[in-house]
Formats: sequence, structure tokens, C-alpha cells
Amino acid sequence: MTIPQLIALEKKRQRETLMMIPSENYTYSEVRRAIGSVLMHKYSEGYAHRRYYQGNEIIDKIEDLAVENAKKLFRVPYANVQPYSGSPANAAVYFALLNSGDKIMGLKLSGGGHLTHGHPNITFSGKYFQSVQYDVEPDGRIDYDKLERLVKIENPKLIVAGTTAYPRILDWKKFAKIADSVGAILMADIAHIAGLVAGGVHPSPVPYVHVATTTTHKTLRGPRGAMILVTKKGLKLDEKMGEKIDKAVFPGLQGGPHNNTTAGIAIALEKASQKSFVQYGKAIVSNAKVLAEELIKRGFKLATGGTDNHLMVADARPFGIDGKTLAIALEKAGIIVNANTIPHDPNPPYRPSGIRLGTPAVTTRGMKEREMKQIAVLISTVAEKVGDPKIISQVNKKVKDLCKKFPVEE
Ligand code: DSN
Repeated sequence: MTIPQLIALEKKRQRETLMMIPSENYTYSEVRRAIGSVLMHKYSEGYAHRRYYQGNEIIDKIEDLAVENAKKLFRVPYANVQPYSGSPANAAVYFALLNSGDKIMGLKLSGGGHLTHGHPNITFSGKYFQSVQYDVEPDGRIDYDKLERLVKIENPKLIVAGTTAYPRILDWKKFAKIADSVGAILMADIAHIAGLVAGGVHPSPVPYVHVATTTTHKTLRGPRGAMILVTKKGLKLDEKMGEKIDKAVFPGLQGGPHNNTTAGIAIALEKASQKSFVQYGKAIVSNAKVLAEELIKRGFKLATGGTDNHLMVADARPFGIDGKTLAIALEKAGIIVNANTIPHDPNPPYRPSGIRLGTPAVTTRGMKEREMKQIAVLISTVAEKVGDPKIISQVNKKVKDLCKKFPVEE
């Protein structure tokens, strides 16, 4: 099969299934056009107005726009929009502000953190820095008093406040109090919630942290990319923080920025500053709340007992199955989620006990609370009849009908 044929098939798959992995979303057609545009032909090592290559007059304007949009939307004095994605953005912050062997403290992957938050042995963050991680409690929540005690004992140089599978509001104020008590740099990783922050449905970390990283393609609905934001508090701690981060991104870690992506980021940030984005953020959260309540009614056990944001982690064991088995059965039915560890999971990460699911992409399609109720019924039907191909195919038909009613933007 040719690549165009495979792209057509993937397009069909995305149209006919429910995209419920909380880090995935459909971007805007304007962003897709920017990504596929001639901007990808240009090399632009350096930063706007100080490049190592000629011919960047227009690219400079594009990068200026993306940076300005980021600064305006998140109310920060400094933004770098060049990181290729979230992991390089986090790496750039560490390399800019720490020395190899310095102590960092982030949330464990199994508790809802990210590999780059200091996962030991197999990631740069756990190999080149000394990593001591904190965890969520068995109920799935961060215990801030416990975190404070650990921070006082360990005295880390940098604390990461950020998550990929945490369904509750992060208390930036508490994180800041804890970090400030030992003089640690506080970095927020808002990759999952950036769109919720922009839409005003999750508090912004900006007044409390020194630096924030985010991807641009999740709740923010932009292209695959990332940004690093330095706050006023960050510049107060180190007036050269922005410059250090620029240098760590290029030439420290990366070569030429992906200008097509930069343009896509500028477009998405502009859209995220519009009033309609506030409605979008509210709808993501209210959809998630309804879905969570309905799943609980139908026998699922959710980490923390529910959600305040765009995602939830559901334990599949009440149905006598693990998360991987459920995720595979749901895929057959056209509901795409990922298997996920639950807090203090006794099962291994490849076959964990739960699934992680979220509402950003189905909300982008225009689905509302009524559809969330339907989806909860479909998910629990699959969980109850995981080995029954006839039922799975009946659910799949219903999923396709639902998808037809809420088409994806061309
Ligand atoms: N892969 C992303 C997620 O699914 O949350 C995090 O990098």
C-alpha cells in the first residue's frame, strides 16, 4: 500500500472511532495546512533576528508571532517555541538550570507523572540527574504535607509539578510554598492541561512557578510541538533564565527549528485566546465529569473517585479483567483508550490494572453530556462482555453511528 492510501485509511480510522486518549486531539485545518506548507523547506538555526542562515525575514515574523501569542495567552514575560516536543522541552529546562548530578524531584510515572520527571535508569532525567520521586497516595491524590516532608529531607534543586494521568486540580500555591521553603526551582509541566489553563478552567501556574513547559497538541489543539515559558518569578530568581533556556534549546539540544510547526503553534495560540475556547475548556471538563459519574454508576472504580479536569483513570478489575484486556476490547469496538497503571498498581506497566481516558477530542467533535452517557454505557458493555465478539461488533456499530453524527473537521 502507498503512503497516501495509508493516510486515507488513518483518516477514516480517526473519523470512525472515538479518540479518547486524553493526550490526543484533532487540530484545526489551518494548523494542518501550516504544517504541510513550504515553511518546512527553510533552515533557521538561531532565534528571530539573530539567525545563522540567510533568507529568514518571513520566518522571523512567524516566530515573533508565535512567541508574542504565547506570552499574551499565558501572561509570561518570556517564551521559547522551538522545542520539538515535550520531552526535549523538559530536557532543555534541566540542562539550562541544573548541572549533571543535581537533584530533581518529580511525580512517579506510575502515580501519573512522566518519564522525563526523573524516571530512574532508563531516561536522561533519571540518569544524568539525581532523581528522588514522590508518589500519589493509594486514593490517587498527592498528599502535599507528605511531599513537604520529603522535600525538606531531600532538598532538591528542582521540583517538577506536572502530570500525565492525574485527574485533579494541581495546587500550585502549595507546590510553591514547598519549593520556596528549600529554595528549589519550581517547574510546572502543563502539557496535559495547557488548554484548560488557557480556557480558564484550571488555575494557571504562572504566578507560582519559575518556569513552565507544555506541549502544544493536547488540550491546546495545536500541532505536535512544545513551548517553554519563564515567569516573572523565574526572572526574579535568575534574570538570565530566559537566555539560559534559549541556549539550552539551541544550540544545546536541537538544530533548526521546525518553522512549519512554529506557524501552527502561532495559529493554535491565537485560537486559544478567543472566547469560544473558554466554552471549549468548560465543555471538556463537564463532559469528563459526566463520563466519570456514569462510569462509576456502572461499576468502574476511578482513581481519586472522579475528575476535575479532562481525564480519568478507571480500574478494570471490578469486571474481572486488567486494563490491557479492556483497552484491546475497546479498540475492537472503536473506542480508543490506553491501558494505564492505577495508583500503587500491583500489576506491571505493560499489563496494568486500569485504562486512562479523556474528553478533549470527543469535545472537539461537538459531543456533549448526552453523548458522554452513551459512551459510558458502551464502555461498560464492552467491559462486561469483553470476550463476546457479537456484543463488541454491536457496540462498534453504535460507535460508528455516533461518530457519523459528530463529523471531524475536514
Ligand atoms: N504521551 C503523552 C501522554 O499520553 O500523556 C505524554 O507525553
